[in-house]
Amino acid sequence: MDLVAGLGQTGQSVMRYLQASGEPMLAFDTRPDFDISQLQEDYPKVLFATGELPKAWHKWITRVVLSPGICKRDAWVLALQERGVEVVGDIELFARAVSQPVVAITGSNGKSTVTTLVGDFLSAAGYRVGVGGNIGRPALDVLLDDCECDVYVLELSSFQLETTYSLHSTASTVLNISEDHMDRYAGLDDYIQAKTIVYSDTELAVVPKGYESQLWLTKQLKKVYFGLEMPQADNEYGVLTHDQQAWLGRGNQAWLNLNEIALNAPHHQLNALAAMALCEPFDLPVGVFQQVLANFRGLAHRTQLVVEHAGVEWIDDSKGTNVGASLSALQSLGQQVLPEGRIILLAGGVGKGADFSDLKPAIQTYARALVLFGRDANIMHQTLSDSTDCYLVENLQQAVRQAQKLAKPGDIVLLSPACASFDQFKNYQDRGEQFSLEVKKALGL
Ligand code: UMA
Ligand code: ADP
Repeated sequence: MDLVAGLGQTGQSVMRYLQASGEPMLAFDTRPDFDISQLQEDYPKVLFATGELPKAWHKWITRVVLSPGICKRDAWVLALQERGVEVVGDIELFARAVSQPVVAITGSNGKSTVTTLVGDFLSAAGYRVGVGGNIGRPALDVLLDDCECDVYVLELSSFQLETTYSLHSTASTVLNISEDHMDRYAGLDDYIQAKTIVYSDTELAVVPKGYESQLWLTKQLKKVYFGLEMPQADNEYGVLTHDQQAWLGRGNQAWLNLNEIALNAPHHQLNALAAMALCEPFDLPVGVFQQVLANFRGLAHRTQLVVEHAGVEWIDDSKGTNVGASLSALQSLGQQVLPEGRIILLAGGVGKGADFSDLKPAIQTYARALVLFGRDANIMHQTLSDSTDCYLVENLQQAVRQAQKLAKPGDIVLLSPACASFDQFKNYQDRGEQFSLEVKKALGL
């Protein structure tokens, strides 16, 4: 019988899926205080447990469907595996069920943005598209609720890929690699290995230029590349000069004038190029890319303006949950703010074992001050306090008040925590929403 392990968003969608296929199951969450009362009502025939996996269940379990938040190297999972029990994730169940084309997207940063863009491109071209995965909508929910999709676009985390074995994709990418989740992986190589599973059975590998040697790409793979340099060949997407202006394009073809794209900071250009490359198998007209990118203003909590007040811009980048993301936010906003102003960076939370020193040069160049809050604020303080003025506070509310005291006209106050949020918030959305509320309160708006 299946054991659904982890009863968050993924576990609940797995339960719906197994129930719909008439499969019996057991349900378990490792959190002793996880509230299962609603689930017990919804699934009266299913046995539930929290905290420790009941020993008596071992003999019934033939397969574990593991949520991404549980590490497959946890002792109890390994013990079941040693007894011959199969361990899969929700994406593996998805892979076994679909025959339509799948576009699969992973990477350290930009996944949700690129997933959304690919979905928008394909929809604008007339495809019926199902978008899901780590973006916040479990892939199996898409299968259950969006009937008759022509194509699926999946955002995949390294956690999800660890338990995926047979995903065939029409196109796939590892967008970029920077350190994340070092509390779960033995090191960067281990993390990269999980990500590169996305390329194991793909018809087109979309590869970020400069990362080739890190990604263990086999010779047999059909590849296209993307990067900010001028393309050198037909299988490269990049930035070209045409009519003395900068364009995004492929090979020697200039497709999109950068002035006609709503978001054109370097990381946005990379995301747009990757998304266009992922659509290559669908042969979309360039007009589709133009139309979508002219209007795409980014997703919530990714460098979004909350308010401009007294010459200061307050920006929510709550989805900056690792060093690489916050670095790109600092660099792209830093270019805009100099020379008149500086950035006041609000950061902190759960650092996931990251090395924050990569932020130093950008902080030295662009920051007026750093205001740190949350569980790992002290660790960040130790690494970064010699780069700029540094303030330690208890929480986001105090951080906003401190920033208000420091900000001068021309400055940007940027919430880009470089950390996960779950020490003080439900998730990154909650953190971003609370930031907006606190800013408006502080400014009397
Ligand atoms: N947990 C336990 N014990 C359990 C189950 C979960 O302690 O038995 C903890 C986990 O360690 C984690 C939290 O509970 O801290 C949530 O874990 P989960 O596996 O229940 O997560 P879901 O609610 O199913 O959400 C997951 C993704 N979250 C994670 O991988 C942690 C969501 O991505 C994703 O949108 C959702 O599946 C649907 O596919 C969020 C995320 O933070 C955005 N992802 C990480 C990231 O992007 O960096 C990987
Ligand atoms: P993910 O789903 O991988 O977390 P998002 O698209 O949600 O990525 O973006 C999260 C944050 O990462 C953004 O707020 C932005 O600061 C940063 N970011 C987005 N795209 C890139 C990129 N291509 N390279 C580096 N950082 C990026």
